[in-house]
Amino acid sequence: MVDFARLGQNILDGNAAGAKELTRAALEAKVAPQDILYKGLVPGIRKAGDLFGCGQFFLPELLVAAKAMSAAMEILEPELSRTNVPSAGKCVIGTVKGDLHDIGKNIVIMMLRGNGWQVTDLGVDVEPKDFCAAVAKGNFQILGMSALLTTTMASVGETIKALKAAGLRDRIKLMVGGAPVTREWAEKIGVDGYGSDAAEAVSVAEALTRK
Ligand code: B1M
Repeated sequence: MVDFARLGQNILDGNAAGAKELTRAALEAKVAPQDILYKGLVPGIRKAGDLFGCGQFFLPELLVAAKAMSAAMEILEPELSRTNVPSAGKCVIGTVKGDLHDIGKNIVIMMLRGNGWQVTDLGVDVEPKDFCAAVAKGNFQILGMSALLTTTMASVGETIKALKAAGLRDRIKLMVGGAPVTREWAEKIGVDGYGSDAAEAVSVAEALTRK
C-alpha cells in the first residue's frame, strides 16, 4: 500500500532522499507513475505553494521543496518518457521569458515523450527571439509555452508578436499552459491550444496536428 500523503509530506519537508526512496518503492510496487505524480508529488509541491502564498513558508523552504520534487521526478522520468509509439510529431517547448518555473513543463515533456513525441526543451526564461530561432530552424508542428506567474503571462503575447513579425506564426501551432493560465485567456491571446495538465497537453497536441 503506497502512502501518497507521506510522499507529499516529503516534498513539503524538502526531503529529497525520502521522496526518491518512496517514489522508487512505489514504482517497485507497480503503482502507475501518473498516480505517484498526481496523488503524491504534485499535492506536496502545491501545498508548499499555498503555505508560501499565505506567508507560512519562505523562499528557501519553497526552493528545497522544489528540489525534492525534481529529485523524485528524475526517478519517474524513464517510466513516463518510455514509449513504443512511433514518432507522433515534433514539438519545441520552453518556459517563457522572466519565468524560472520548470517542474510543470518538465512533466509535460515527459508525458509527450511517453506518447511518442520528439520534444526539444528550450529550458526556462526563454526570450521570444529564441522561440523564433527554434521555430525557424527546426521542423516542429507544435510550439509549447509554459507560464507560471501572472506577470510572465505577458511574455506569451510577446512571443506571439515576435513570431508574427518574423513571418513564422502560420508555420506552427501554439500550445500554452501553467497554473495561472486559463482556457479563455489562451483563446483571447490567440494560441491554438491550452492544456490544464500534462495529460491534456498530450491530447491537445494530438488534436492540433490532426487539424
Ligand atoms: Co514560485 N510561484 N515563485 N517558485 N511557485 C508560484 C507559481 C506561486 C503561485 C506561489 C504562491 O505565491 N502561492 C507564485 C505566483 C503568484 C502569481 O504570479 N500570481 C510564485 C512566486 C510569487 C514566485 C517568486 C516570484 C517568489 C519570489 O521570488 N518572491 C519566484 C519567481 C521566480 C521566477 O520565475 N522569476 C518563484 C520561485 C519559485 C521556486 C524557484 C522556488 C520554485 C520553482 C522551481 C522550479 O520550477 N524548478 C517555485 C515553485 C515550486 C512554485 C510552486 C509552489 C509550484 C509550481 C509547480 O511546480 N507546480 C507555485 C505554486 C503553485 O503552482 N500552486 C509557485 C506543480 C506543477 C506540476 O504544476 O507548474 O502548474 P504546474 O504545471 C502543470 C499544469 O499547469 C500544466 O501541466 C503541468 C503538469 O500537470 N502545464 C502545462 C504547465 N505548463 C504547461 C505547458 C503546456 C501545457 C500544460 O503546454 C505547452
